[in-house]
Amino acid sequence: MASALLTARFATTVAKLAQLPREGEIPEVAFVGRSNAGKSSAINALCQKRRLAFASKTPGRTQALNYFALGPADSPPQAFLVDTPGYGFATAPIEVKRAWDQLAGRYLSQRRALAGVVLVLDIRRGLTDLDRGLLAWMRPEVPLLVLLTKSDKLGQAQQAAAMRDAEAALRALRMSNPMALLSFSATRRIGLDEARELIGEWLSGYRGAGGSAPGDAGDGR
Ligand SMILES: Nc1nc2c(ncn2[C@@H]2O[C@H](COP(=O)(O)OP(=O)(O)OP(=O)(O)O)[C@@H](O)[C@H]2O)c(=O)[nH]1
Ligand SMILES: [Mg+2]
Repeated sequence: MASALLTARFATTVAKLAQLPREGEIPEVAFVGRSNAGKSSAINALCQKRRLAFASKTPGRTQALNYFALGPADSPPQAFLVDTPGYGFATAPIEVKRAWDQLAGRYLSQRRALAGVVLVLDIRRGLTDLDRGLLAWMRPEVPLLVLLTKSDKLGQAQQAAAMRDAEAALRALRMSNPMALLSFSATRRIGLDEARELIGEWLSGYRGAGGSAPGDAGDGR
């Protein structure tokens, strides 16, 4: 289903959990990460659309869950990509910040339709405490792809060092989720094929939100 990414189009915006599309057989892949990490740019690059997800120099631009539908335009969606609000946007009023964290966190811990999660990290910053906090919401069976993006900003040796650091930091979390780590760049188009391939595998391997997953109703912590 890797090529399905190229059919992406905007579907809907969700500002509250109650507004989520009804869970059925349609799998979704969520992009999470700090504000300004490069989530929207990663989605645009993976889908080969310049302005599908709104990328911005102003952090905190994506303030809700934005759903993008995959599959032929004239038939029901085969899957969704979900752009989530970035966390750690320092100047957002505290209540707004908290609401975003809750929305994204509860979405991650409760959403049965999640076929996988893409964590977007700025390669120059690596894994931060805010990312650890978000990962703690994840159910253990949901696969994780970590993109170390903006790798175009670093030389080869620095990239390799950042990859090693991120790998060690992730290993220290002792998560049991299936996990992959990629050096990535939306602008230089690095890691796109590998990321598309894995996301495609998640989507085609998805077996429905049938409720047999462990950890039912837990908040993931
Ligand atoms: N050099 C470089 N810049 C990038 C890359 N990806 C994103 N950027 C830039 O980083 C900034 C933030 O990118 P976004 O994609 O809007 O980040 P985001 O994670 O969606 O941010 P929020 O929606 O605010 O949470 C923009 O100025 C992008 O142009 C990349 O791979 N390389
Ligand atoms: Mg964004």
